Amino acid sequence: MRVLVTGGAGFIGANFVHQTLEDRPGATVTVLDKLTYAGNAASLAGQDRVQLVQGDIADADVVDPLVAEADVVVHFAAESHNDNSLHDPSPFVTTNVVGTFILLEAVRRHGARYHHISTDEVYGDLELDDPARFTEQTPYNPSSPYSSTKAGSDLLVRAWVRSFGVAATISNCSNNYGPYQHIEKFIPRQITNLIDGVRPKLYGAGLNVRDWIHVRDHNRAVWDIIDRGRVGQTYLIGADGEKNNKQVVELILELMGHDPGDYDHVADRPGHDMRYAIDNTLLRTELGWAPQFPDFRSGLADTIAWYRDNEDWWRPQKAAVEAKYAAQGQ
Ligand code: NAD
Ligand code: TDX
Repeated sequence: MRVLVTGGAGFIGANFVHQTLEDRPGATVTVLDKLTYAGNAASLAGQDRVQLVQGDIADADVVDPLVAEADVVVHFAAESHNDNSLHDPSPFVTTNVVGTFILLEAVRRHGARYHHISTDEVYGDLELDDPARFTEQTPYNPSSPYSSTKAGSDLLVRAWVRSFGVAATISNCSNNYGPYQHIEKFIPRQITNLIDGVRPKLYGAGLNVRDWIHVRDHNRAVWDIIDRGRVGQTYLIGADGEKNNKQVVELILELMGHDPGDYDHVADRPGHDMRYAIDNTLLRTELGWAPQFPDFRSGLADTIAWYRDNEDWWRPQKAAVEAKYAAQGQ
């Protein structure tokens, strides 16, 4: 099987490539990645059966021949950070919306199976005291430039299935954690701050809830959907991992040998979504998926160990990431 992975030098995509090579001896992988600030070729180092093509998903001349050679296209590439989208939405529109359109047109021409990676943020947010969770039927209500461009890309996929018969599935996953996540994101930012002797930074009161899932559990669900999902169907992916940001920071501090109260409150994110929560019933009942890393504490301890052991991977980015946050009061 020839698998084309867009964004395979990013966090979830690189983990997906590793897992695919481990689990599928017959698979060959081509990664199409622009290697933006968020992409890192080192995340694919040492993997044979992978060809890395540096290029833009919004460039049809690059995309078309790669899709023509693929049996399956798994589309991870995106501008992925909410905070960046609030300062400059432009690359979010180009990559997330136009890039997805270019891929869909190539898939339509060449007939590959297409899986679209998306986020639970397309559903907007829930109140803290609302017992509801997101389901496949929840109406779209995105808050940020990031989540609205992801929502737009999902809707393109739905239309290309219905209007053109493209063989696509969509998954909307909750917050991922694990190795190879860019240090601009919440968990690796706090881990690497503590390695540097800097206090963790919590936006606002820190009561916002995220539904954490280990990246390997996300990626296993993606393969379950590609193998056995129904074309045209959306599947929500989540592992019943709701926690507020304050709890997560306190646990990181404890696991790294610090007083759990040793963090700073900083400026809140404008329009900050309060709570995300996934109802994963369809994934569990139809595809038989269950998380293999349900224990957040031990998954987080492993993630901390990975950042301690792989300083060469993240160190070159750290000063610039923190300077950018400092300029924003965060
Ligand atoms: P990431 O920012 O770590 O990686 C994105 C990758 O895409 C990078 O390697 C980057 O170089 C590449 N890229 C960006 N623009 C490109 C372009 N125009 N052409 C080709 N490559 C380009 O992101 P991530 O956290 O790994 O997220 C991957 C996908 O999963 C995204 O679609 C995101 O919306 C989705 N998602 C992420 C999470 C999460 O918690 N991180 C949760 C749910 C869904
Ligand atoms: O320093 C910080 N302090 C802090 O309190 C940072 C960077 C974040 N936060 C808060 C904001 C969020 O409530 O932590 C929470 C998580 O923040 P992010 O890591 O930026 O993730 P989030 O905005 O929830 O989005 C993530 O999950 C859904 C991914 O970045 C998206 O790509 C994915 O779609």
